[in-house]
Order: sequence, then C-alpha cells, then structure tokens
Amino acid sequence: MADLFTNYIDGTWQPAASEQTFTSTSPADPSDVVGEFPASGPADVDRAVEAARAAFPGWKKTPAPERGKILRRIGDLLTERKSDMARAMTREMGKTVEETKGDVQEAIDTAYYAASETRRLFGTTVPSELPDKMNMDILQPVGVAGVITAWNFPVAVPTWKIFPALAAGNTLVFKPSEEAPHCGALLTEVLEDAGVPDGVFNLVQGAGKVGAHLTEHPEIDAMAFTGSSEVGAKIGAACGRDNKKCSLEMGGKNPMIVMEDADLDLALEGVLWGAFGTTGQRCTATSRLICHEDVHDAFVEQIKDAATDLVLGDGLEEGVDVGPLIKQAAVDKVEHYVGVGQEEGADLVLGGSRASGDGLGDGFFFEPTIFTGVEPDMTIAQEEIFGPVLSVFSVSSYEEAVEIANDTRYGLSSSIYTQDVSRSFRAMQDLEAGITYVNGPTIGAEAHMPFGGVKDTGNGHRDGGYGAFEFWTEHKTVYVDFSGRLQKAQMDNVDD
Ligand code: UN1
Repeated sequence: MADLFTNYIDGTWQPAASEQTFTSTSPADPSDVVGEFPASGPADVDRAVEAARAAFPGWKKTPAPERGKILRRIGDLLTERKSDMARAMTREMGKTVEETKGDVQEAIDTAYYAASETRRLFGTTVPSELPDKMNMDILQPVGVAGVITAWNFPVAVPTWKIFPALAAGNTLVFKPSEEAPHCGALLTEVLEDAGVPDGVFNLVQGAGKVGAHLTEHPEIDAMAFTGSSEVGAKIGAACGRDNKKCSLEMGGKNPMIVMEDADLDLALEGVLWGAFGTTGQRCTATSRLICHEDVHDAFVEQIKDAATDLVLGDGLEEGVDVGPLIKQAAVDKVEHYVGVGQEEGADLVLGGSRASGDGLGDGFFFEPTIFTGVEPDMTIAQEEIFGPVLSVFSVSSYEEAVEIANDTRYGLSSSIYTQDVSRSFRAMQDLEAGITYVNGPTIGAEAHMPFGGVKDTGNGHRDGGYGAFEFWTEHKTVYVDFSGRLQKAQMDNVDD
C-alpha cells in the first residue's frame, strides 16, 4: 500500500471531500510510488479559503516581529531536516541531492531573511504641505492569498512567496504542483511544527482545476504563481477581471553571451551548470549560448567533450550529474523540439535522444543535447524547451550578440562572459532581462535579491528580496491633522 497523504486545512490534516486521490511516482523509476495525494475539488478549496479568511484578522494583528519568530523557527526546522527533505525531493522530482539540498538551503535563507524584514517593513514619514499635520504611509498585508508553484524548485520557490507573505501578515492557501505533492506536504509539516497558527497557512493538493478555482474564489485577494506563461496568462486574466493583486513568474529563454576575451574555462563550467543542471528544467536555464565566432568552434568542442562526460542517473546516487526529466510528456516535448530543430536546419552536434541503458531503467532520462548553427527565427531559438537542450549561435560582435539575446518574448535571466569592464557594464544596461550575471551562468539567485523577469516572463512583480514585500503589502497612507481646524490640501495654500 502506498503512503496516503492529506490536505492541511485550518490546522487539520484531512482527505479531499471526495476522498479521491492521485499518485506521485519517481521520475528516475516510475514504478517507485511516492504516495497517494488528495485529488481536491472546489469544496476543499472553499474550506481552505474560509479558514484563511477567518485567520486573517488575528494574523494581521500579530506584531510583525512575533510573526518573524515563527519564521525563524521555520528556518531552524528546515535546517534540521535539510538532508531528509532533500532526499525525498530528489526521489519525487529527480534532480540530484546536491541540488535539492541547495533548494532547501534557499528556503532556509528565505526564512531568515523574511524574519529579519519583520523588524523593518519600513513605511515613510514625510512633511505635510500644511502646518500641524503629519503624513506617513504604513505597510499592511494584502489579505488572503493563493500560491501556485511548479515542481522544479519544489521547496525554494514556494517559500519565496509564502515566507514574505506570512511575514507581512497575509494568510494563505498553497497548491503545489501535482508533480511534487510530497515536497509540498513536507514543507507544510515544517510550517505546522514551527507553530504557524491554524488557518494561517493551508495546503490543498491537486491538479490545475484546483488552482483555477482558487484563483477565481471571491474571498481571495491576491495570487502568486510560478509556472508556464500559458497558465500564468490565464491566472493574470482572471485576477484582472476581479481586481486581485497578481504576481506571475513564468518562462525564460535565457542567453549566455561568451565574448572572444572570455575566460573559456570559467565559461565552460558555467554553461554546463546553466544548461544541463536540473536537466535544463529551470526557468533560469541557460538555453541559448551566443558565442563570438573567434572562439565558437573551440568552445563548442570543449562543451561537447565535457557534456559527454556528464553522468546521467538517479539523483539519489553518488556521482550522478544529471537526473531525469519529470515525466513522459516532458520526454515527448523535448524529442519534439529536437525534431523541429533538425527540420529547421540547425546542426545536432550532441545527444538528441532519450537515454537508456545501464542503471537508467524506465526513468525519463534524456541526453545532454547541443545544436549549433541556430538562427534567431528558429523554433529552438524562441520557445522554452525545459530540458537539457542548448541552442548555440555564432556572432561577430557584441552588438549582434545583444540583438540575438534580446530577440525573444521572454526576459528572465541573462549572462555575459567577458574580461572587458566597459562591455560588461554595457551589457548590464543592454540585456532585456530581470537578471544579468557577469562571468556567471544564468542561474544563481540569492534569497535577499529581487528575482523575476520582464516581457512575457512576468507582470512587473518580484519574488525574493524586498521586492517580494512590495507585492505582499498595501500602502496605507495616514494623515494626522493636529491643527484643530479644517485644513484643505490644494485649496489652503495656493498663491492666487
Ligand atoms: C526556477 O527555475 O523557477 O538561481 C527558479 C536560480 C534558481 C531558481 C530558479 N535557484 O536561478
């Protein structure tokens, strides 16, 4: 019998009202059943939203530094459980244990960072235009929020939203990806054990329709989402109709520019980690390499050699570099793009197939794949593949590199390898992306810095850093008039 998991609503673990379940399996070995999880429906969402609504006034009134103490306990518990959680995460979603440990560490950093902000949450106090009057703005929570996230950073990314939201006094309903429900349950256990009050944080498992019902629920004030641009656009449209605050974090087609003066050994490590780490299943994956023609051929050879040496396998095993894709549909999708890349005339110089053989069993493994001769109008230059596929361009100048880098609907991360200080500063300005790395790959976000993108990647909000608190709070503007008489701004102090 598979382990049976439940939702967490109003401080109680409970099955879906329908008692239906869905199964989570390991992508490295699909016959390994992680557990059965509640296939929730509208009734479960309604209960969770009701609980979050009821808990909101009390949580809002709780002094922010008191909320911060709970967040610090969450950080402590995550630290204690880091190894066990990482192994469970790898089993369920595939990336290597080193990476899932990093994922939990990102959550730990986010917890302590959010806790520290509870002693700030600065508003402003400014002069009034009238005598004996004081103006200030204070930050208040938005209200009851829904959080929907993807499976690839199954602990870190939810916490980028959940922890600042809680620190700021919001109450939440969390729907993790149906590909990583166990990770969502483990994170919820941490919040419960750290003493988050009943109803303040609720977990509802299930598929996309659960998220749709949550988004459209009239008692929800804000939605925060990480996932595909297609789903994000629907969430954004629904929130727009109902005047709900909405933060969307979506796709990427992140370029790494390697100039002729780059330290190629450094760039090599960077591109391998950026393109093939997490099996390319990151919104920040390095999916485009834009290489100066003077170093292109030699650098591609180096990447091919090094990528051939990457060890594919179960991320739980020592020495494995690249885990599986998340599911069969992901294998189909990557295969589709490999076919389209070849049809459109790009040169497949490495990989391109599902990997099988020694120790790989029925896991969803895919060979690290490299295309050269990629042109900006090709499908593999434009669409997010979410797999270990690197599209390489050859360019003759910095200007051409930037033009290609910016020729995409997405704008999440970007990177340039160069030793030229002026050129690197120019790139910081020129690259159309929310994040630019100089002499680093497109991945490497730190918890206390804003994370997010421009163009179709986002809708103007940021996870991470103080940017997250800007989303999770509303400004309350306060005027205190102690003049003892009616003062009318704009009318009292005009000159004529
Ligand atoms: C994502 O793929 O959704 O630094 C987030 C980074 C990662 C986060 C990626 N830690 O880019």
